[in-house]
Amino acid sequence: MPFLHVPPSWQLPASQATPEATYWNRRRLIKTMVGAGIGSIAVSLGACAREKTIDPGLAKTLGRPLNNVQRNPAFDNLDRDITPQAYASSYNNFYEFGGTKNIWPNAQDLPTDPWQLEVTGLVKNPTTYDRDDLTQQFDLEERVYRFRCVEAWAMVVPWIGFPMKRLLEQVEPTPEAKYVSFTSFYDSEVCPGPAWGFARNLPWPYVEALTIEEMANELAFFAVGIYGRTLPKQHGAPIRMVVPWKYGFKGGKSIVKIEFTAQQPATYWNTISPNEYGFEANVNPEVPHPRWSQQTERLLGEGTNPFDWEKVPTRLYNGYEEYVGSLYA
Ligand SMILES: Nc1nc2c(c(=O)[nH]1)N[C@H]1C(S)=C(S)[C@@H](COP(=O)(O)O)O[C@H]1N2
Ligand SMILES: [Mo]
Repeated sequence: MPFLHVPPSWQLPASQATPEATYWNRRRLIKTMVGAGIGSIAVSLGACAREKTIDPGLAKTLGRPLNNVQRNPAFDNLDRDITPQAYASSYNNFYEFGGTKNIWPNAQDLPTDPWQLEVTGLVKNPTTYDRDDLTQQFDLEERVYRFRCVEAWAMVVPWIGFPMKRLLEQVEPTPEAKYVSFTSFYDSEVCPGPAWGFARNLPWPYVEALTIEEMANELAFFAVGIYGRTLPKQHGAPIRMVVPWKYGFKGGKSIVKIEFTAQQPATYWNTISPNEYGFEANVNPEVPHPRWSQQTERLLGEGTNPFDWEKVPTRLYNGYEEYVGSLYA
């Protein structure tokens, strides 16, 4: 079969999906339904009709399967459907590889093997992780999170990875550490960047930062995979930040360095345009961006015109107030 498939249950409106049918793993889904007395052939046929196919070019960019990773059900209570991977993995922001959403072909130039992630600064145990450490030294889990870009588009994706606080436990920041910065891969030889206008002189590398308390929050996550496989390069292979209560730009991709500091680090978008991209950048419908109202958002859908996509109200902290509200009270 030339096409890969996204799991059929993701095409069901949330109201129709049973808890069992929310598994991403198709084999597991079929097993469940066979157990319930529904034939697996019928399931496959029904599934095909509802799937959004991934074209062969895009399919080649997907990572290797991460088997035996359990979904953490604590984050399953979503108010919207999971975004088909065909959309999420072909509509990306990754300025190192261009200024459009269609950077996935360019991003394939990102060299990810070997990879080193250095943890440094105000920590008791400075550590360098190599590529396999990232998938082997931490217990991986799947978390389905809402994701919200400051440009007012949004998606829901199943990340695979581990909570950032697991890394905190290994490296042990010293009491002086108040902030932590995350530096993305950059090499001018392989990263053309946007070719137009203001964007020719950007302050590379891409750096993002959090407070230690934010990094220690249960939601803060390092993703090494998405949709059941290791991250495709366009999503920030081999490891990227996921901070679902903040705008997407706070989630740096392809991280090579993590540094613990006493002072607030300079970050990429905040340096370029501080009044558009605050350091904190929590999703908040009441705080308008100078160019976009943040009252509503569009759910990534068919085609490339966001105005064709379903419009939904923006939620404070992207719907994660119960986890993070106390950080900002
Ligand atoms: N290194 C790096 N990380 C980045 C970006 C980028 O341009 N470079 N874009 C950010 C923005 S604005 C968003 S919305 C998300 C997009 O993630 P996705 O393409 O995996 O959906 O990545 C964030 N991380
Ligand atoms: Mo974004």
